Amino acid sequence: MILTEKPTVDFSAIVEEELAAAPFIDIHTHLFQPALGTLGLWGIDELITYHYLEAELFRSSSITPEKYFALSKGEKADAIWRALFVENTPVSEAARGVIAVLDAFGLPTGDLTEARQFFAAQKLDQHVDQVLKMSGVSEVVMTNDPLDPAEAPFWQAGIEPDRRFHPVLRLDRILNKWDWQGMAAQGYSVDAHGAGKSIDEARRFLANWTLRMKPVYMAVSLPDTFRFPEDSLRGKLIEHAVLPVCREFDLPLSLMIGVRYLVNPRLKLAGDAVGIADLRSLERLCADFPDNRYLVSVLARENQHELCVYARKFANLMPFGCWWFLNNPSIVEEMTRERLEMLGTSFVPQHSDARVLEQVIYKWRNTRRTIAPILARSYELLAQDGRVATREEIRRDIERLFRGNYQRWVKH
Ligand code: RAT
Ligand code: ZN
Repeated sequence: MILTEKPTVDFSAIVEEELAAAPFIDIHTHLFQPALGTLGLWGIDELITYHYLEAELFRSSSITPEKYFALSKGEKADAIWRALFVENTPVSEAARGVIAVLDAFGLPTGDLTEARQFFAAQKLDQHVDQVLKMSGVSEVVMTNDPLDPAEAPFWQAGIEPDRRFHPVLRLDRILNKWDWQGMAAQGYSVDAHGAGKSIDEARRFLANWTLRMKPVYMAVSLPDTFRFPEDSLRGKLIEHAVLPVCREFDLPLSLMIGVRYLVNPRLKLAGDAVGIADLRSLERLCADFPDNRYLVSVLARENQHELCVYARKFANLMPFGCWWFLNNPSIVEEMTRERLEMLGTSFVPQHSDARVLEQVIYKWRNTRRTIAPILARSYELLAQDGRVATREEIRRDIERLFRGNYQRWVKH
C-alpha cells in the first residue's frame, strides 16, 4: 500500500549527521564567562551538587536539608554521590547526566577520586573551549543580574566581551522582588512602594544597564499567578519601563512563566515547583504591544499546547525550550512533536539551562538524541506525502531551529 511504503532515503542517518555537525546556540543558561570570576560554576563537585540532584537526595537519604546545607561543597557532593550513585543506580535524567559527563572525559564512572584530580588540573579558559566543542555548541547565553551584589561590580568596572558568552539582563529582582534598595544604592530615586518617580527611574535603570551590558535580550521568570495587564507594581513596571526600553533598544523580552516559588523553602534553590499559568496574559502582551518581541517558555506541561496556539496567532511570539521539569526525554519528545506539527520550524526547540559548565555536554547530547528520531519521522511522513526533503533542506531546518530563529529574534 502506497501510504505505508518506506521512503528509500535514510532520514535517521541524515538527521543524526546534520544534528551532530551543526553548532547550536544555547539560548538560556546560568553559565558565566570566565571574566565574571567565581560566579561561573564548573567541575565535578558542582555537577554533583546541582539543585536538580539536591531535590533527589532527600528522597533517597535520611539527611535533613538543614544538615545537608551546613556541609562543605565536597561533603555535599560526597553525600549525594553516596545516596544517588552508590546506594542507588543513577537512572534519573539529572543523575545520568553526571555519568555522561564523566564518561565523555574518559573518567571512571564509579568513583570520584580521579575525576576530582582531573578537574582540579584544568585551566578554565581552555576548558571552556573544550567543553563547548564537546557539546556542539558555539555560543551560550548567560543570565546576568544587575542587582546581584556579587555580579554588578564586574559590569560597573567594565568587562571585555567574550565571543562565547552573550549577556542577558535578568529582571527578577526588579519585577518579582522590587529590590528598590538595590536600585537606590546604585543612585536611582525609587521608593519601597514604587511611588513618585520610581517607574521612570526603573526605566532609566534598565536603559543604563542595557548600554553597559549590551544584552541580547531581557528576561524574567514569572509565577503561575502572573497576570497582565494588572494594577500592580509589576504590571506598571512591565508596561512603562520594561517594554518601552525593549522597544527603544530593539531587544526581545524573555518570559519564563509558571514557577511556584519556594513551595518547600527548606530546599532553597531546589524548593520551587510548577503551576498552570493563565496564558491570556501572554495574549494581551502580544496583542497590545505588537512592536515588542517575546521569547517564551512555560513550565507546566498543561500549558504547552496553548503556547503553540498563541504562537500561531502572534508572529511576535517565539516559543523556546523545554524548561526545567520538562527537560526529560519523554516530555521533550511530546513537546517537540507538537511544536513541529503546529509551527513547522518556527520555534527554538531547546536551551540547556546549565548551571555548571560541563552540563552542556550531557544536556545537548540528550537533546540531539531525543530530537533526531522526531525530526526524521517528520521527513518520513513528508516523503510519504509526496516530497522528499534533501540533505540541504534538512541542514537548513536544523540551522533555523538551533541558531537562526534565535539570531533573527535578537538581531545578532
Ligand atoms: O532550571 C533551573 O535551573 C531553575 O532553577 C531556574 O533557574 C530557571 O531556569 C530560571 O532561569 O529561573
Ligand atoms: Zn534558567
